[in-house]
Amino acid sequence: MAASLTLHWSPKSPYVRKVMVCAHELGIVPRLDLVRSVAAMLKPNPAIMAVNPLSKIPTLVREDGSALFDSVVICEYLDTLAGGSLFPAEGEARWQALRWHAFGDGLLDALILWRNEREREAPLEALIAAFDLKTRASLRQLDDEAQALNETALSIGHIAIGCALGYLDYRFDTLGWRAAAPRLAEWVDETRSRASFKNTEPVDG
Ligand SMILES: N[C@@H](CCC(=O)N[C@@H](CS)C(=O)NCC(=O)O)C(=O)O
Repeated sequence: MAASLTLHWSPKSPYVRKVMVCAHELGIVPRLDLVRSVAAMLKPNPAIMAVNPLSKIPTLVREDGSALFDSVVICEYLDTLAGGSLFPAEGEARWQALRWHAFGDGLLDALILWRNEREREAPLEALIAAFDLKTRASLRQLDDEAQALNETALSIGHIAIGCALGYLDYRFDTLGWRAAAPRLAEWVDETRSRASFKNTEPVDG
């Protein structure tokens, strides 16, 4: 029996979702022991901090007690462990996958900061406007890349962008992003019909 891995996990975190989509695609979900962990910027969690001083999820604890973070590292670790090909080994396919990974994560980073800001008592309007501008520009760019996403084998890049767009649907449903990026919306709906995405839809509570 292969060693189990403990994942500090939440059903709402889009970065955790990225890890879980990888685990489903790689067929290694049974090796993960999911521990529901609350990570909030204003409330560092001692249980997470015992293994990751940054108090963030996802954090993966291996059998020898050593922890891996962040999601970028965990996804590549799982891919290596399972002998997968979510991280193409070389050539242009590798740079494309890593660029899309960074693009999806970067979009997520902006959306999370945007959400934090808009929930403050007196949001800084200039900051909100900047997040709005960058998000719309990212969606336009990704819409132009929808065909390339469609024609390329599933990689960590597709998964990251799929999770970022899932977060938009979950937390920014009033943005109307689908009308602004219809080709991207079509691509993501197809991608999110995969079992790995269906099994990891964010849930409240
Ligand atoms: N770059 C990190 C970001 C992870 C992250 O920010 N996770 C959020 C939950 S969605 C978190 O743990 N926030 C708590 C905090 O920032 O203190 C990754 O890719 O894993």
